Amino acid sequence: MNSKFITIEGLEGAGKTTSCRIVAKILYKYGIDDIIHTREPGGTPLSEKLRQLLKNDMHNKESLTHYAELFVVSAARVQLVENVIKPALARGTWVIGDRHELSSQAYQGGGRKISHDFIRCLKEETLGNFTPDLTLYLDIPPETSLQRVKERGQLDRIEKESLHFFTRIRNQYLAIAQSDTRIYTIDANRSKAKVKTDIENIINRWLREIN
Ligand code: T5A
Repeated sequence: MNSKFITIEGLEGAGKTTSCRIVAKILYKYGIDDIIHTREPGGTPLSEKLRQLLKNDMHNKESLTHYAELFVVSAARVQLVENVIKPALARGTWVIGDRHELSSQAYQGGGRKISHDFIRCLKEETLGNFTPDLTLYLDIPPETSLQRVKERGQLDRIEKESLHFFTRIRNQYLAIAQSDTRIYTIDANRSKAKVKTDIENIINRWLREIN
């Protein structure tokens, strides 16, 4: 079986990191053990610096504009895709991504209200038709997201945004997921065990389909 790119999406605290590990365990059971994990923004030395730039809200009191924010996450993504993800897939390594381009559509599109067409053009110019083979969208209400984030401690620049901002992001995720058959929506506002069962069912079925 050719290597694949699987991504996990959702609001802060949706359980993406936890789910990435679950997906890897399922793949191991199928004998797929050549796997790397990526996160966005991040995953290369330069992309990790851009991640800090995105999360930090103290740039000598200069705020990051919405377009600059889109360019920062897009720049980090191009570095990661060209220098890590594509080479990995080319040598037969599977890639499990904690966030990818759908995050830009949801956060910068839904959250920051940048036009969908502009985000799509930027993506097509920079990455062409490169896209994940499968995406799991972990759906949680923004209230749950903010509660989990607050329990973790100090908030970063984006986590300090309003409930309305995260509601727009969630709505955007749901709308896009509904129109794209490669995106599976999982109700992640349930116990970890139930979410895990859903992930297992989806991945097992998908692996049988593509095999
Ligand atoms: N961003 C990113 C953009 O704006 N545009 C973009 O294009 C991209 C790529 C990334 C930030 O960048 C923004 C979005 C983000 O603001 P990040 O630090 O990577 O920031 O933040 P997240 O990706 O959101 O990661 P988190 O660590 O916050 O959340 P996860 O990974 O979704 O959740 P996880 O697995 O760490 O779990 C969080 C907590 O919840 C518990 C876990 O035990 C843990 O304590 N939990 C549950 N509790 C109860 N029930 C469940 N079902 C649970 N699942 C997990």
